[in-house]
Amino acid sequence: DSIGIFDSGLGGISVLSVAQKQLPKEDFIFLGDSKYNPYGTKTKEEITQRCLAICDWFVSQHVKAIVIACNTATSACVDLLRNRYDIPIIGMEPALKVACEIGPKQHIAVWATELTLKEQKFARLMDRFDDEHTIYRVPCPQLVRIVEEDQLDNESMIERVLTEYLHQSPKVDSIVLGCTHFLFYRNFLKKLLPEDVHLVDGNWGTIRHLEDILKQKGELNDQGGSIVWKNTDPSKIDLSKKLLKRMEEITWD
Ligand code: DGN
Repeated sequence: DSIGIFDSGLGGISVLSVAQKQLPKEDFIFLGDSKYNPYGTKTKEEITQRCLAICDWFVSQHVKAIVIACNTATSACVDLLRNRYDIPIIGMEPALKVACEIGPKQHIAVWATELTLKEQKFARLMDRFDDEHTIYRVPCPQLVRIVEEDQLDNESMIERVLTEYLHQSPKVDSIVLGCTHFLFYRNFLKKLLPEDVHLVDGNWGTIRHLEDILKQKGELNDQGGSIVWKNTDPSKIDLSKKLLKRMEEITWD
């Protein structure tokens, strides 16, 4: 059986890329909900309806697990989805804990969508860490749009946009990339930031978690490696493949 991975659009391809590296024998179905992108400015109820429709479809395709490759969708309804389906549902969450463990009294910027930053799930995460560390919340809607509109080659525009967001949280020890669209900016950010600023994300952690769960259930494949591409806006399939290739150029620490 395949693993279903979905996002509000194409950001989740950054998670798919890591999944393919970590689990090369698995088959994946990637569903981008580009017709309804962005989720970041929708209500929790609207996002929940989309996620239910998508997960019902995945279940009809007999996937063995679903990865919500979207922090926003996870914030909105992961618990509800876990209650509704029998298969494992793996979500994303801003990797704030990783950033806090780098050292004492960290200054950390969390870049994410508006919804992720205002949801209860994030408030609970903040409660665990904000006594000791200084945490800035930075909503970055433009970084979603640029990926969806195939603008990642426009380097001067991207540097301008990133510089604006960087100004909102000067002098940080790390930036948490709390939206799956933002992984595509890793190389740009590395170039703009001083060397000692860490870029933290949840992609590898999420996929290792998926691997552990499938291993425990004895459901890891011993052969495979295919990707089936689906999108609620079929005109986005070519861009999806291009973005998966682009992830090959991303350098990890
Ligand atoms: N990629 C999504 C996330 O990780 O939060 C959100 C993108 C969006 O819909 N704004």
